[in-house]
Amino acid sequence: MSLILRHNPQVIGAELDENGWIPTEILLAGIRKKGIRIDHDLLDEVVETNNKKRFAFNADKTKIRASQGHSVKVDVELKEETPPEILYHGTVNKFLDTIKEQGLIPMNRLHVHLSKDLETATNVGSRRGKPIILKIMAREMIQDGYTFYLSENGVWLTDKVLPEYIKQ
Ligand code: HQG
Repeated sequence: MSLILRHNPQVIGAELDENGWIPTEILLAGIRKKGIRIDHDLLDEVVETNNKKRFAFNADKTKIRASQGHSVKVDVELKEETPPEILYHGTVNKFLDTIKEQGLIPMNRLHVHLSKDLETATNVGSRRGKPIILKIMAREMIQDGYTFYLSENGVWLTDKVLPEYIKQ
């Protein structure tokens, strides 16, 4: 579902609309075509119990989308919010030199992903090896005019983080 709803809806011959939605029926049919048994109840359960609440239905459950994490350019109507003083970003050693030079950039996604707690950032970094945690001076960034968004599922997002706002 992350592949379809964030990166490559073409794998089931579907397209995301400008706000990232696809019709629930199209998603179900597409997943079934891949040989995976799924019905509305199972999809409800996935949306409900997914550990990061990655997916959300619209009000009448006729459409579904990922709440963040896209590489496809869509507008998921992110809410602008004021972050806590510090946010965290989990990464790995091999990226550090470039990050210190360029800051954090979205790479293949639409935003830089940040977490409000160390534990989440540690999990994010651990996907790639021994995690390195960077402290992001979010309050200073706000004071300097940068914008932050909080996704439906509680991930902090911003367009970039310059090196001067990053502490290791
Ligand atoms: C790194 C998962 C070199 C950055 C996670 C990261 C998260 C740079 C990688 C969400 C760089 C991008 C996002 C620069 C950033 N030079 N490397 N200038 N700037 N990087 O996967 O933050 O499970 O796009 O440190 O839990 O790792 O999919 O971002 O290592 O919330 O829901 O480039 O994805 O969520 O990798 O993870 P990603 P991320 P889900």
